[in-house]
Amino acid sequence: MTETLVPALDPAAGRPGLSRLADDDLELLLLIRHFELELLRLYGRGELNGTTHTCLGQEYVPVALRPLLGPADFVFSNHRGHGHYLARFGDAHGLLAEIMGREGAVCGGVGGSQHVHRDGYLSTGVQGESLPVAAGVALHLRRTGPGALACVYIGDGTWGEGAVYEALNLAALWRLPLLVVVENNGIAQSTPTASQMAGTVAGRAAAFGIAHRLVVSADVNEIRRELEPAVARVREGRPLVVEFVTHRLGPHSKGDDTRSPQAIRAAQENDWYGRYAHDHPEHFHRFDGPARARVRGVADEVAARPPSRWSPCA
Ligand SMILES: Cc1ncc(C[n+]2csc(CCOP(=O)(O)OP(=O)(O)O)c2C)c(N)n1
Ligand SMILES: [Mg+2]
Repeated sequence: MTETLVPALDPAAGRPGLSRLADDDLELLLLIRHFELELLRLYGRGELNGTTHTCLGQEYVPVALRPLLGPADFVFSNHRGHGHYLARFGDAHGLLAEIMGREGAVCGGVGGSQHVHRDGYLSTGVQGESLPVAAGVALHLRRTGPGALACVYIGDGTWGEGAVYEALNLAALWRLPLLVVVENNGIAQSTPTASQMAGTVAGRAAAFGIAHRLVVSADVNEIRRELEPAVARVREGRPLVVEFVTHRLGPHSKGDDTRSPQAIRAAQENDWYGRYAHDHPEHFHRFDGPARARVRGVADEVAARPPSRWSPCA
């Protein structure tokens, strides 16, 4: 069964109004936003190697889910995972050191932006790889730590991977505590999802008898309130697909945005950042400048560290 969470309309603005956030939620949203902007700036200056995918525009998804997940839960992330990591650990220094290959890196600097492992957290840049692994961990949790769940983030484009369906099949059959979070930003690299996906995510979940929730809202409080009971049911062995209709604000990776100016403008108009600044200017400005300064401080401090060292024997 599909249930939809649609945003409440603010009649004055003619679009959804965002409710006022708790200070720590706003701080976390802004930490992720400025972390991602700082990464693009560092790449632009040639100070970073390799690649990265920012979650600009999608920060509110892991922030909304944060208190619904506990320390015994496992989180599986994907190539666009900095927000997932920061919402779980708040550790901007460790993540930036990982991406920059500096001392203090979460994985000794060998994982980089996409392959991060830390207690109860694993990300991968290989699309679809995480879902079967998450299903296996969900089975393990059901047997050894009842009440805990495995949460896995995937994109809309990742529904082209067969492993996703094998995992959903077993999740339904074995009643696994598996929460699949789909960040549907309508595009996979340069391919609009409407051009490559027949049917819907909801229809795919229904084919396995798995519950599906569609979240159109970007209001952290509202999302959390609506999802709390559904996530509690996952812990009892009722797998769930939660599909967020969201917007990728930036390029796929660093400078590779193939979208039309209209599509980019639509993403900007939906951006929670500008909307929150409009709806709650005093609150926004009290935290925005300090968050930017904090991230710049993290970048300066991490850049000055010596290179990270990693040994398989350590
Ligand atoms: C198995 C595999 N095939 C191709 C890629 C290259 N790739 C990286 S991200 C991406 C698009 C992913 O789209 P989506 O799942 O919608 O996530 P989004 O980037 O929109 O967050 C592709 C094709 C990959 N990482 N893994
Ligand atoms: Mg996508």
